[in-house]
Amino acid sequence: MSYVDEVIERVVEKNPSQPEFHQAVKEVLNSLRPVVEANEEKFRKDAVLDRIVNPERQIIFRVPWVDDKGQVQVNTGYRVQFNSAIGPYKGGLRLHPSVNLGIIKFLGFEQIFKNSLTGLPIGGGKGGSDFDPKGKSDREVMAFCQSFITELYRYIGADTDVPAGDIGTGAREIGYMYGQYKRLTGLYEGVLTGKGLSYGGSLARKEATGYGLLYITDEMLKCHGDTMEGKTVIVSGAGNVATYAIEKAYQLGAKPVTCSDSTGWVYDPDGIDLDALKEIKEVKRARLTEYKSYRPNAEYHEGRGVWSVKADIALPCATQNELNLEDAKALVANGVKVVAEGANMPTTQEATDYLQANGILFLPGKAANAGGVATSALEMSQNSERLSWSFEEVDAKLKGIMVNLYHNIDKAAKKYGFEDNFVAGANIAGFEKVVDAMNAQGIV
Ligand code: NDP
Ligand code: 2IT
Repeated sequence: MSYVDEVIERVVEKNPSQPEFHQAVKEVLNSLRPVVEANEEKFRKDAVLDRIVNPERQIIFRVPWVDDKGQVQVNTGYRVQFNSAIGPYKGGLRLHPSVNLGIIKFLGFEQIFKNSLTGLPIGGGKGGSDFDPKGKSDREVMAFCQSFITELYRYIGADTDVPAGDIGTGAREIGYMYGQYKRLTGLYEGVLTGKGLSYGGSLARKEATGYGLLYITDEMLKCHGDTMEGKTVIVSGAGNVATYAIEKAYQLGAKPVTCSDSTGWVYDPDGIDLDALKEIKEVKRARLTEYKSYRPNAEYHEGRGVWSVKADIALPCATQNELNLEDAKALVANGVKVVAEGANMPTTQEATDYLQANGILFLPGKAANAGGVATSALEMSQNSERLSWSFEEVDAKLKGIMVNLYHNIDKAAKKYGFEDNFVAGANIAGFEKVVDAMNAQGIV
């Protein structure tokens, strides 16, 4: 049996009930076959892949807090410090009822390669909790965040592990967490990113993931003799990534016509009203059902269905496995030419295979959404030098990083004979740097 197959078998056996983690590992290791096969015996003897699929450290803890009725609630907190070969652990905190160890491990595993692709010195980690911020008062969210950090603070730090936002964790949550970290440690340091602008946050971090997604998609199109101009775009999600993907799509001359949340989706043939979306989601923290009161011509549908709309480009920006084989078939039948993942692993493996087999240009999340974490690393740089850069400066650096990233994954794909297979290109390019650093540091 090949070393890749051995490791996949061990991962499935050792980590039962973690299907998302298995999925992420299989996708990465399957693309690495040509790299591993070229050095099969050395890789096996040094257990390179075994080390890469086993997190350096996993922290699981109790998070007790008191709700507005005086009832004590107990959630589970996680931080998986996956790989620090190229820098301090870096990655977001997800607050969503679906969070469990397998979800955090899949996200942390992806983060290793994504962070490597940014070209910046950041290792891979991820954390979060099964706490649901939806429908909670600000006081309840604060109580949860303070309790969460009261345990986590001893494991994180500006030079060890720097968490950030993800689903359910935005500026409000990061603020409460930062305040509690400072109170416990007495340190005013860049321990979290995505901070508010008045206390060490970076301009353009809020926009970075969505903007970065469009910068890399635009670069890929340019390299294939096309542009974003005039394209119809279907977007899923209505959170941080989706909102700023929609904003940048407009700026590049495209028309985004859909968005969605966990209860339903909107089709606005005139183009999504960005101000309305921001007001509903960022200000009111409300549901998309309200969208029709801003735009009577738009359609609101319960459930899922964004991928049934005719378009040129699809940008899944909500959550994992939200685009399945049936959806992929609908996209191809409707003439979609590009799928770029704003979310982490939003496309199932079967759907990815189908899209690639049908000539769709497919940009995987670890490349396409790397602009968020890249800009987090820029926030860390600004915190270290105790300066803040202008929006234009950060945005220009973000764009440069995404353009470079595209060319690196394109080059890696071509080197191994996988032209236009950006899944292979991203996995190989991300892996090569991490393995090189791990080898140089001995058996660690
Ligand atoms: P937000 O919490 O801001 O928004 C998430 C959006 O996705 C909401 O519209 C939410 O709907 C929807 N959603 C979440 N879970 C589900 C679900 N199980 N089923 C259907 N819809 C769902 O998160 P972000 O925009 O920050 O994150 C979106 C994706 O992008 C995630 O995969 C995240 O890991 C990834 N990502 C985020 C980065 C960042 O910088 N924030 C960076 C790179 C990747 P509802 O409000 O109804 O729950
Ligand atoms: O998935 C991701 O890359 C993020 N949620 C952002 C991580 C970060 O550290 O900014």
